[in-house]
Amino acid sequence: MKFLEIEPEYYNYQRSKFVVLPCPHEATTSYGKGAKNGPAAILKASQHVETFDEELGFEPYRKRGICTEKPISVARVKGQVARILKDGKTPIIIGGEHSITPFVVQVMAEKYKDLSVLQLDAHADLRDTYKGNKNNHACVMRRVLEICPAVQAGIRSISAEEWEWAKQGGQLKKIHFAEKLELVDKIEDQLSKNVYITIDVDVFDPSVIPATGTPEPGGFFWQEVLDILKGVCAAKNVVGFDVVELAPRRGENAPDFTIAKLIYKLIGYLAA
Ligand SMILES: [Mn+2]
Repeated sequence: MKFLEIEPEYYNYQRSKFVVLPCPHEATTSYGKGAKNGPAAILKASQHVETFDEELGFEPYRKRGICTEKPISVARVKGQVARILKDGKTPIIIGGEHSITPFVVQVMAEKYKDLSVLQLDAHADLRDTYKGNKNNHACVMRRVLEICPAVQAGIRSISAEEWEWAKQGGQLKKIHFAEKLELVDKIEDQLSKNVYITIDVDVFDPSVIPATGTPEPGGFFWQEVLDILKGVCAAKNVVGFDVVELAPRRGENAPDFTIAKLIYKLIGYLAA
C-alpha cells in the first residue's frame, strides 16, 4: 500500500523527492507490544488524509512527489537509506520500534558531516544497555550520541543513572523536559544546519496517542508538536526523519490517522 491516495505519477520513484520506507521491526519492546503493526496501520490510515494542507495553502505531494517502498527488515535499513540518499531523496522511515533509528543515523552522518539529531520522545533512551542489549529501544539515543550530537524534547521519563550520565557529559543541557519546554528557539540554537528528526509517538500525551507500548502522562498535544516541527523545518535543512513506536489497536483509528497526518504535515513543511 502507498502513503496517501495519490495518482501514480506522484509516487513514481524517479520523480519523487520523498521516499517512505516501512520497517515493521519489533524485537525489544518491553511493555505493550504491536509496534510491528505500525507501518501497515499508518499507510492504511493515510488513504483518508486530506491531500490539501490548509495551513500551507497547497498539496505537498504535487510539489515534490512521495514514493512508498515495500516493507523491509532492520538488516536492510542501512543499505536502503544509503541508496535513497545517493539518489538525492529524503528518506522517511516508519517503524516499528525505535531501535531502527541509530542504523539510519549512521548512514545519514556519513553523507552529512555536520549532522545533528532532534528526538521527540517521552523517554531519554540514554541507557548504555537494557536487558543485556545495546540495541534495545531504551538505548537508542545513547547509540545516536556515539555518532553525532542530539537535542531531546518532550522527555518525562529518565532513570537516575541516565540523569547522572547526561549531567556529567553535558547532554542534560540539550534535554528539554516536557514540563518545562523552553522556546523552540533554544532547540534550534542547539541543532546544526543539517538535522535528522526522530519522532517516538509517545512524545504525544496518551490522550492523543494511547496506542504505544510505553505511554507516559504529561505529553505534548498536536499543535505543540507541529509548532516545534514547523520551526525546525524553517530554520534548518531537515535531511530525513522517522516516526516510530505506534502500536495500533483494533477499532481505534484516531492514533493511526493522527500519525499518518503528522507525517504528511512534516512532508508539507519540508516541501514549503
Ligand atoms: Mn519513547
